Amino acid sequence: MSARGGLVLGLALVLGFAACSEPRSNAGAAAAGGPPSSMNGAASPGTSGASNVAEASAAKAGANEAHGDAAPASANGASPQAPVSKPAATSTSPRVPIVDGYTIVNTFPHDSSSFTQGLLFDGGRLLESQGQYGESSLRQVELETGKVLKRVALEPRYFAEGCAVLKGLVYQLTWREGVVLVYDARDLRPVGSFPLAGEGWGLATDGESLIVSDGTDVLRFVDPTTKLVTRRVSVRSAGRALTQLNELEWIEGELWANVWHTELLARIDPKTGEVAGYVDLRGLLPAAERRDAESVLNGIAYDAAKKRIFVTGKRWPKLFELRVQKRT
Ligand SMILES: [Ca+2]
Repeated sequence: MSARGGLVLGLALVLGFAACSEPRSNAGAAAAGGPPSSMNGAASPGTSGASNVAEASAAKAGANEAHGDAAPASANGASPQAPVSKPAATSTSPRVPIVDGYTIVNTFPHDSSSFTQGLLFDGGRLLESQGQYGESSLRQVELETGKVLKRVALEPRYFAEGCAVLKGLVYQLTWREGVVLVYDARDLRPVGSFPLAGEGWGLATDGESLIVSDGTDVLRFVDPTTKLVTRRVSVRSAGRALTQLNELEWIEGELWANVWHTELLARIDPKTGEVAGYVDLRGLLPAAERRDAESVLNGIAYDAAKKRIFVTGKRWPKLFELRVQKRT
């Protein structure tokens, strides 16, 4: 999807207008090595307008709540092996997500060469998964300076995606290679890998399971011991499937997700899959500081001890610490 298409889709998500999108093409994503868009249904054609932008901007400032029927991209063809949970609310009475306000607490340097695919905060340190074939790595980063303190390079055949720390191990997804890489969390020493079917996009943990996004609306919960998918949940926004879920983070009992190419963070109820609200981060990094159309928001980390939320993006020169004011 083009940046423009993504922006309009984002507006539609938040403000309840029908999405207007160019026909999806793999060209942009393939050129940049990003996740393909063909796996998801095309956004439905509809209307758009500059007035929507103004409303969304006001919402970003925390003044507005969203109203109306959100219109996310259509559902896709995931092939569940386990039942997919869906919220009790149906299209007859969808819960309309609202827009949270936020403030920027701090701005830190970020390695603008890093195609960020995973970000997490663990025990006082920042870990980052960097994508692209031939560039992929797992790295430990100094928050205050953006300096890379440790870097573990992946084999060129791997395109790294999301990462999570669970019970002393770092797990790192690969995009299309069907492999999860595992490291000792203490020193990032590679200790193994295991197969996981399908694509890998974002990764997080609730402390028990690994939670995997793959660009569809379906999140998979994977038992780290058996490596089996124990649960699937379909993410719904105002009664409709929300696709393009990318980088993930577990924050205070909610699952937060980047929605690819929209600069929106969705706050998801992990039990029902229902989106409670969005954080609209459009404009957080000015367009002039973005390398190209694929330099999109991607990367959420949470410092549970100090309740700090960090976000960055692919090849962004900055990493932001945010304080989010939930409206729910
Ligand atoms: Ca994360």
